[in-house]
Amino acid sequence: MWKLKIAEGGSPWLRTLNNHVGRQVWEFDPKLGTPEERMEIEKARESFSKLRFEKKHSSDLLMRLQFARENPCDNLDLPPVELKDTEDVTDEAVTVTLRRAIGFHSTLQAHDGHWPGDYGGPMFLMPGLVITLYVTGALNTVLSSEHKREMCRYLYNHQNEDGGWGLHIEGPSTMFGTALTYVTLRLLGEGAEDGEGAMEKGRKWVLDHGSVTAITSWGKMWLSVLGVFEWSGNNPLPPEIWLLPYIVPIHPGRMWCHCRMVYLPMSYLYGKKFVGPITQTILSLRKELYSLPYHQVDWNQARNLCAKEDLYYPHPLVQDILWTFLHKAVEPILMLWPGNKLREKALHTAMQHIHYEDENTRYICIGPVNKVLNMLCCWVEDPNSETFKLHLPRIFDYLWVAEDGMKMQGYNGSQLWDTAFAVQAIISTDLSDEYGPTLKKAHEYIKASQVVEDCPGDLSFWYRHISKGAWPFSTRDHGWPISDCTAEGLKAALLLSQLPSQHVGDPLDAEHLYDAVNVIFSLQNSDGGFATYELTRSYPWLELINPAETFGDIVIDYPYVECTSAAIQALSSFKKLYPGHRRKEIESCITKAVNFIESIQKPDGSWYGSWAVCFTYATWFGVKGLVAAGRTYQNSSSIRKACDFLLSKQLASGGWGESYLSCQDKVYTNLEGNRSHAVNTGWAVLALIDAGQAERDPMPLHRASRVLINMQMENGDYPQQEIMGVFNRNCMISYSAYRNIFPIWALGEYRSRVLHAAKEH
Ligand code: LAN
Repeated sequence: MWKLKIAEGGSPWLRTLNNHVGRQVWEFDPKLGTPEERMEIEKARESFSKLRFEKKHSSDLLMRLQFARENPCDNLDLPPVELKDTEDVTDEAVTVTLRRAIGFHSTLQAHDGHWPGDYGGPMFLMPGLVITLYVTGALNTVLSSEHKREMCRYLYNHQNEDGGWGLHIEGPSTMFGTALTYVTLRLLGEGAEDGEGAMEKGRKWVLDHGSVTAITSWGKMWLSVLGVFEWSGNNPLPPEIWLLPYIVPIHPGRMWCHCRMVYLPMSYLYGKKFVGPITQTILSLRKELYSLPYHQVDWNQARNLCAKEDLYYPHPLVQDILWTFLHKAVEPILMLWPGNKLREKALHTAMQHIHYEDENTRYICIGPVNKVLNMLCCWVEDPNSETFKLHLPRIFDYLWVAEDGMKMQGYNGSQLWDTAFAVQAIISTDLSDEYGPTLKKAHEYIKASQVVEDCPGDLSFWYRHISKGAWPFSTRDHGWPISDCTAEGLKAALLLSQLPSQHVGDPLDAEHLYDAVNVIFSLQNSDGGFATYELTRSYPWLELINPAETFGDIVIDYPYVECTSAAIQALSSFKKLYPGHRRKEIESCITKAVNFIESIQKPDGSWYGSWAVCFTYATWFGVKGLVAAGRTYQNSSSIRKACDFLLSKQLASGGWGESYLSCQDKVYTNLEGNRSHAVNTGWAVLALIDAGQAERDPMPLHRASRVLINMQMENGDYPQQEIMGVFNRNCMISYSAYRNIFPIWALGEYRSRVLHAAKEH
């Protein structure tokens, strides 16, 4: 049976700053589990597969079953509440629902204090891992047969009815998803006719949609590494870009760190034109994926082909001109003496930056894409290198098992983020004295995860921002600082510091809080807005050279309402508790941030969300930021408009339910069938309560709370509904703890600020 292990090392090649706090790794132990326990898992797998076309999101049941066994929940003797449409929402009903919900959510907390969970969703990540392991010859030593079996299960489970695979689990089929998944299954050992027709259908999808020449640029790169595509069929990714002076706006040091960190190893592989060993399987794939014999493919034409299913960001003409010029005129020079001297220098520089990134993330790397690319580059540089060995055990930090199989996650987890939200949710209920042990453990996690040092060396040489005092999204070992993670971490730490320390442990010392405040200041842009990891370092027109057809807005780090609002909230909570510390700076920072938020509000009163679905999420942030800065419904037309917007989207049932299509299309879209989603409902309720809806007309809040109460399941859990996270406009990602956190938070505020406030009147 599979078992999730928390905060464990276990390999001499692993490095850690804090004893692996937050590390999540699934291990297979054939001896583990009673027949009943295995049966339960089998049942969960079967019912997922059966319903896989209707319910594409798994419910993270392997972890939840394991934790239910390990930490039995003691307040499920409380009977579930069920309210009829005509019934009033009573204090009793809300309180019982909350006790059941928090009791259940507490059982999901790991012993190191964080809430682990499935952070899957994207379908284009596992192919990078499997291709890397295949070309380095490590596939069979690194992955056990159980790993491979679970990966195949996952890939088959997420095949669409038309035979293709999407960019993410809920998306329609794309060439990127389909061709790469097909190849991955083949490398994992599946034959071209296996899967009871599934492989054949997948291949047919590829051939019917223009064959693999129409895959996106990232797909072309991966397939070239594998040897089933030619490097001459790729647009150039010259590593020489790293040798430009920083003043040039397109210098990679000025790009969004994710973009920079992905194109860094890609440019190394391109510069080397690295190709793995050509095996029988590779020769066979060259036949399976093309409608022409491989040697007849027009690679020059292939450079700019892209299936229409994949096209979210079509190349502007300037790109085609630029790539053709680089491809035809520049690349040939760099391949021959003396141009190749420059190439060697550029490759050396790229590799230096790759090593720096590896070292300073303990070989986790900033994300799943550069993780496997960097690992491959280390091997290409030297197949016997220590660096490659240091990479291997960190692969498992990215793998997750649920009832739909084993997936590669979008990060090494969302540990800090979920923990900071869970703390705020529990404290909002006014029941925190009942959950001392849970809060205490969460507090320890938050304290142990703060980044306490900057990266070494000259930060500007490495294009790095300060990190000291920041919170990361996942673990300290990952360590990349993020503006809103720092803000949410700080908010949670400040709330905990106000609870009795005999219940929740000692507060973080002031110096650490000051460092966090310092990080927040350092991340404010001149327009008042906050981007994600760094300051905005270049211009939006750089998007013209975004070569990734499936992703939008990736080239620079833009300011976002979510990050800006979180910063305001954190600073204003901090100011209340530490009125003497850098007060003037806090005030001016907040003023500028508020102006920024107001300036990007849509005319209909909403904000557009970049990191979750979508208008409900961002409008919650917009409102919360303004309210934290002292704006009210009475004195702010922004808040009034935001309330009107949210109320106009409330469904007949009383809830809210927003589709991921909102993010792609930038137009508010209900879920199919106008169903309510627990998470969107939570956000909308939180925004409305913050904006004082209870004093004007509490009816919409009563109705929404009834929806949240009735959605709760027998065991205190909430159902996993549609996927709620997003990045790069077009790709969805799972936040598995949100289904618990946001109903708790919304009902918590409803209990303490609507029902109890009404009583006091
Ligand atoms: C994340 C995860 C966290 C997220 C929040 C903190 C929630 C957000 O408020 C700010 C942006 C941030 C940090 C974020 C950015 C994009 C990430 C890193 C991800 C969604 C996780 C995965 C994604 C990353 C780009 C995926 C790798 C794929 C590539 C296309 C490089």
